[in-house]
Amino acid sequence: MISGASTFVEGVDNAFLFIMVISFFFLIGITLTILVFLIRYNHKKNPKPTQVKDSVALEITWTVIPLILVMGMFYYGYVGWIPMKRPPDEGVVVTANARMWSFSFRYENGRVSDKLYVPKDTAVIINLNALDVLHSFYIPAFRIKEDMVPGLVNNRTWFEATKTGTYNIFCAEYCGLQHSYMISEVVVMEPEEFWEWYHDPDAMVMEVPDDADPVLLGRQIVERQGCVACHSLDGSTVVGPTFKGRFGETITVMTQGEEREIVYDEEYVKRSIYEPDYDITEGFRAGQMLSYEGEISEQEIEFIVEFLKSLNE
Ligand code: HEC
Ligand SMILES: [Cu+2]
Repeated sequence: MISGASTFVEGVDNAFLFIMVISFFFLIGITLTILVFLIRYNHKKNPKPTQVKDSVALEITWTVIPLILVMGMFYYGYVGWIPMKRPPDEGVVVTANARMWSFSFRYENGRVSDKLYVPKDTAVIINLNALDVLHSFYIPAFRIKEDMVPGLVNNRTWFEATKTGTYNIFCAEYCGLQHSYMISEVVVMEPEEFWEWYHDPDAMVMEVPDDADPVLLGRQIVERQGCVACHSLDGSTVVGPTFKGRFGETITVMTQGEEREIVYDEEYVKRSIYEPDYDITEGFRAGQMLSYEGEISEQEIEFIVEFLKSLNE
């Protein structure tokens, strides 16, 4: 059927196919029966209705056959589902953090990525965390979908990818205004390639070519991290204040309940990213933006600042 990329595909697709074949059989069978009866038993041909009341044979038939069919559906569904609920003990462990409106993935050695990199033919066990509201972790090509619930501990899912390539990750739980932007990718690599990536000591530091444009880099970070879901670049207010025309201005914020004037400078941007609830911009609420500590480096903040400056021009 639809090409699949994990060990769960066969189980899920078998159940799906089984149910679909039965549904088509009955769709066609019932339609044909209706047509036949319409002609064969209409008022002209069969003026006196035939009584089939109390036919034990008929009642047994229409009880036993559907029973067998639904038990078959249950069987295929069950054998496809059980392996999903039994993660192996060994495997690559990744913690997936979902927030409005992006995913981030943290590996056991501290590596953080906005895409999920995994080795082929290896069990990958994912701890599912929701930082704010309900989300759902959905990889259609792997046939897995699991809710991410704030505060629920030990919520896990797992998979074993069988083909290298890049596949979509979606949030499958409506989680607010920009829910449809909550997408990411899983990149399946050959194991050697994956472990090289995993152990790459330079990987935490972004490689910046000498001629790279810091404004462009900043823009990429802001887009990749999903900041633009809440901060517009055109002056309009979405969830948070716009990024446009703010840098360098003197603005009013609430700091520990005290109103104060503050300059929107590099220091302020850094604090806003690492400790968003320290200064609350006038007209906005605390608790909506979550800290990006450990996800965005100080070097990346410098690029974000360059990008913000460029929006003033
Ligand atoms: C879920 C929505 C949301 C996301 C995502 C988000 N923010 Fe915010 N942000 C807010 C809100 C709301 C405020 C205003 C309240 C406050 O100061 O905490 C804010 C405030 C800020 C401020 C202070 C702005 C000002 O004009 O005073 C900066 C800078 C900022 N965010 C940067 C970022 C960056 C960079 C990212 C991405 C890495 C980001 N935000 C992601 C909602 C969000
Ligand atoms: Cu979501």
